[in-house]
Amino acid sequence: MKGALDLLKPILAGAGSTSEGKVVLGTVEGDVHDIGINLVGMMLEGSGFEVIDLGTDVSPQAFVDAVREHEPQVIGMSALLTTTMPSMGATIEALKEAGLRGDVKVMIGGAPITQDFADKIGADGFAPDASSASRKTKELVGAA
Ligand code: B12
Repeated sequence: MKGALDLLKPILAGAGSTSEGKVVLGTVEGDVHDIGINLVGMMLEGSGFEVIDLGTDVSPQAFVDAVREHEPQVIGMSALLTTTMPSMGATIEALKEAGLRGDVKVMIGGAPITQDFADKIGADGFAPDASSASRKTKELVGAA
């Protein structure tokens, strides 16, 4: 799968510019699933976003540090385990404590994630798959 993704990446990314905005992506703390968020990242790059990929097992503090360093318009968090979903809420709380919540939109996704959960933790957006993640990011950047 990884090898196929590497081959597909230049095709999906095409000749897209990086003028749409900056997105920080990561799989939350305790979770190493990254196939889905890698697809999301490729779709975003193909739609013209600059993507900063923090990888997997990303702590709330690491998201906060990345927002300070890269000043993205959007962060995208992924969770595939029901046990790691709470880290998404913890990251939103950490952004609030750092005084950064107003500076960045938060989008979440992953197989167990629902719009209802996104509403509960105060995320700005949810998307069920990579192509709708790209549409949702455009919507969030437009609202930023
Ligand atoms: C592949 C896989 C693994 C691989 C991961 C490899 C990798 N590099 O990612 C390995 C073998 C490492 C693994 C390990 C484990 N896994 Co696993 N894994 C899977 C599996 C089979 C597929 C996940 C996947 O890649 N799907 C394909 C991608 C394309 O889909 P996706 O991730 O959902 O992503 C799409 C959308 O959700 C969305 N999306 C995803 N992220 C984001 C982010 C944003 C911002 C947005 C907007 C959208 C978005 O867009 C994507 C593209 O369309 C699932 C079962 C399943 N059918 O889902 C179990 C599954 C997720 N794993 C599970 C479990 C239990 C584990 C382990 C705990 C097993 C163990 N006992 O060790 C460990 C946990 C390791 C850890 N700490 O994270 C359970 C979770 C159960 C639960 N309810 O919590 C599942 C559901 C299997 C099961 N039925 O029991 N796993």
